[in-house]
Amino acid sequence: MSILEGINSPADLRGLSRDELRTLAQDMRSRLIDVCSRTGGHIGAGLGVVELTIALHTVFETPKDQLVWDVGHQAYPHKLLTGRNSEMESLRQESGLSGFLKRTESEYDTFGAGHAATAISAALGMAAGRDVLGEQFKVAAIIGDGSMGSGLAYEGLNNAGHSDRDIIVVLNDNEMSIAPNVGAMHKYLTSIQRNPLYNRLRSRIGELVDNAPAPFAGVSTLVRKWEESMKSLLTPGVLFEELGFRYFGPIDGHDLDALLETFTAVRAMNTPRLVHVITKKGKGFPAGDHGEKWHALPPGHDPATGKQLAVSTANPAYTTVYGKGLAELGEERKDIAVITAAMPTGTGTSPFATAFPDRFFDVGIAEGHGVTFAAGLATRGVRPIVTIYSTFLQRGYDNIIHDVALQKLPVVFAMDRAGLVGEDGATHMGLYDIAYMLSVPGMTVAAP
Ligand SMILES: Cc1ncc(C[n+]2csc(CCOP(=O)(O)OP(=O)(O)O)c2C)c(N)n1
Repeated sequence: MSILEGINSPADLRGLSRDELRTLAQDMRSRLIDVCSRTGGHIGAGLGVVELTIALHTVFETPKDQLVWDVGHQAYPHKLLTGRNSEMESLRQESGLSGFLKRTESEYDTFGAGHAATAISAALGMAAGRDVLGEQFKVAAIIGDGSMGSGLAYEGLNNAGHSDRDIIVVLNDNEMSIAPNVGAMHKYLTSIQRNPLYNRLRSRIGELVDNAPAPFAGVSTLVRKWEESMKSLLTPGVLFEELGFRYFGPIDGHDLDALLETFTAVRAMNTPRLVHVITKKGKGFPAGDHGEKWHALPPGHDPATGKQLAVSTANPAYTTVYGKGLAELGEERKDIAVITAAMPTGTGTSPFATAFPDRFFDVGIAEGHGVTFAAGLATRGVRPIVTIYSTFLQRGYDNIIHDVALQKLPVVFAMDRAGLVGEDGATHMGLYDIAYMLSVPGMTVAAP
């Protein structure tokens, strides 16, 4: 029996040795690669957080402590450790396990998810609820670097940072959204990764000051002040600390010892703290750690190469036809610009992006911003085509009404994945678009 087969709940992890936990990580990767080759699914994100998931469920007293995973597409390892290993073959099928998080599926799924960037807000609500009712447990939100560029994540951080609540944010930084990540937050995180000097220096200074012999003990306040002023010099920024979080990192997210030790120390504290963990999306996939390629794979693929076994001979996908048409239109009309929210491949806009990079805008996971940005373009005579999945455009609804419709600005919304979407389940259904678009003043709705 493999170690994984002996895990019925996270409580079983807590008696394992470090070596057994490392073997468990290998078991989990093999199981995910094998099962996803039949079911398909979001394998890349899960492979990247195997050690992180083990460490969190070992150190935190789940299910009493609340782990709040953002998006939920990285939760397959969490499912493996929370009593759902034997049901994994039913992943993403009718009446089977959800490909995302679902409160009705398990008490370990503390918050339903499928859309990005809700975790910090939900976790803060849980922490506040705990405090209102005088309860004792820990709350940790786990969010990716792509989702951290989303406005909602920033709103959560801003609200949590100076709240003095006992809350932990784990930033899972793999430098990828679905596609390579974009934007200033991404650049900021990369610069922290490349410059861990400040953190090393800070702990050295701490040791020196704390252990200083009696005649020098008085220098401690002075040194701390100096440390404070050096902070901004030694790091490229102190965004999280300035937002009220104690920052820990960057930590190698595949080093179980480092993760277990850090989370043990961090769990014991009780003010807002952020742990910055560096992981590799798709880690351990036999054909290499190609983050974007292994973000999601279809059912029936070769587990060694990721290639689909039976290639469909059906008509080309809508998305492909749309992408080709868009690129042709871009040639004809120099006033057209295309906006995507972190999904150039999924929305079929990559050919346009390659042909007309100056008129293509990937705004990151920021649908609302993308809509208002398009409205701004339209005020200058540019014709924006906002290409966003039906379900994710829901995030931009007020922007559609307030920034586009009321100002009578000519913006085209090309909504992909409308209607029933199948395997991705309820969070990804494009069920509301006809209703929500038809009720907007001045909107013309057409469906092919
Ligand atoms: C509001 C919203 N927009 C777009 C998506 C599509 N989407 C799913 S995962 C993902 C990338 C998330 O990146 P990150 O948070 O870094 O997590 P990683 O995949 O790297 O683990 C995107 C854009 C989504 N789920 N929700």
